[in-house]
Amino acid sequence: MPHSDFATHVAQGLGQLPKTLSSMYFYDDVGSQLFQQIMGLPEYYPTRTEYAILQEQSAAIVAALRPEAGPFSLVELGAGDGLKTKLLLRELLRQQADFTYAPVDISAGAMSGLAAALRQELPTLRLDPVVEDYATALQQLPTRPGSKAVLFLGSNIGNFGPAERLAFLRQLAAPLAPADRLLIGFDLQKDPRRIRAAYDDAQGITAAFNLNLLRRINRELEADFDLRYWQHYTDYNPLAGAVRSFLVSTRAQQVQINKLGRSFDFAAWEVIHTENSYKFTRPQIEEMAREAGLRVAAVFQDTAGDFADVVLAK
Ligand code: AVI
Repeated sequence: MPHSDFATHVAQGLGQLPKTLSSMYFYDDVGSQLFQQIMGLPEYYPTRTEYAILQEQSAAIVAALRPEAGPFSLVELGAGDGLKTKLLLRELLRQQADFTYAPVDISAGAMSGLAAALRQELPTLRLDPVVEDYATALQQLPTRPGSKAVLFLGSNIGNFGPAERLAFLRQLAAPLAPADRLLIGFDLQKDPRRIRAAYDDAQGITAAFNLNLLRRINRELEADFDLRYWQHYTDYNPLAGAVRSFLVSTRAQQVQINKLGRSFDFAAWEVIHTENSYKFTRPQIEEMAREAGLRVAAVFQDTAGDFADVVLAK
């Protein structure tokens, strides 16, 4: 029987040194619920900060996304529950703008939930849900009428490593015409203790989120990870601007993964690297944009300078 993408990923990630698993696989149903809880935690500042930026500056942001009058499409990669985007949608509806909102998500289930909620809450909104991967949705971008604005909010860009990030930005830039815009959320570098606390909260929700990856392997790949012998560990390195999260094996142990038909050995205190969350400076953002063939058209920040929503153009 051919292996699923997840099984192939786990076999590769645990078969190498250092062992790694991608944070991309955090988001099964349980992981998505835990992430919803993380976004409301007192220590996890990015969501509420970006929400406040969009709430307080929605008129200026909408103006920056739509430099020319006329019809346009607002395309969102990874819309989630749409809570932040609704602030922009309400502003556009208030202005009676001629626009279509096209949220993109690979999961048909997640999309139908979002679409149903939007149809109820914003009945006059023109909605075009796209159930595709990001690459396919971006390829289809030039076929949309009018100008386009592509949203990639929530500091999701921070979960890419530097090479992947640049490749992704180039992929985002490729289909853009001169009047099109990109809006990307970047978490900014700040007090390292605050950053670290955001990824190691007192209630242990982030720990549960990280450890859920092992539970997911147990559930989906019939493995026997014993959660009593695993811990969440995270650290922020201000020189690299990166939070790195790990799962730590607290003793020497062997784990059997039935669906892979093999076992994996872990030494005492060996780690599995599971996530990077990069934090940026304004000069780094300018430099990244330049490398991807883009320019910074506008920056919207909170007054403390914790988070930036950056509008990019070709
Ligand atoms: C989705 N992403 C932007 C979150 C972040 O901040 O890197 C995921 C997360 N991981 C731990 N807490 C939140």
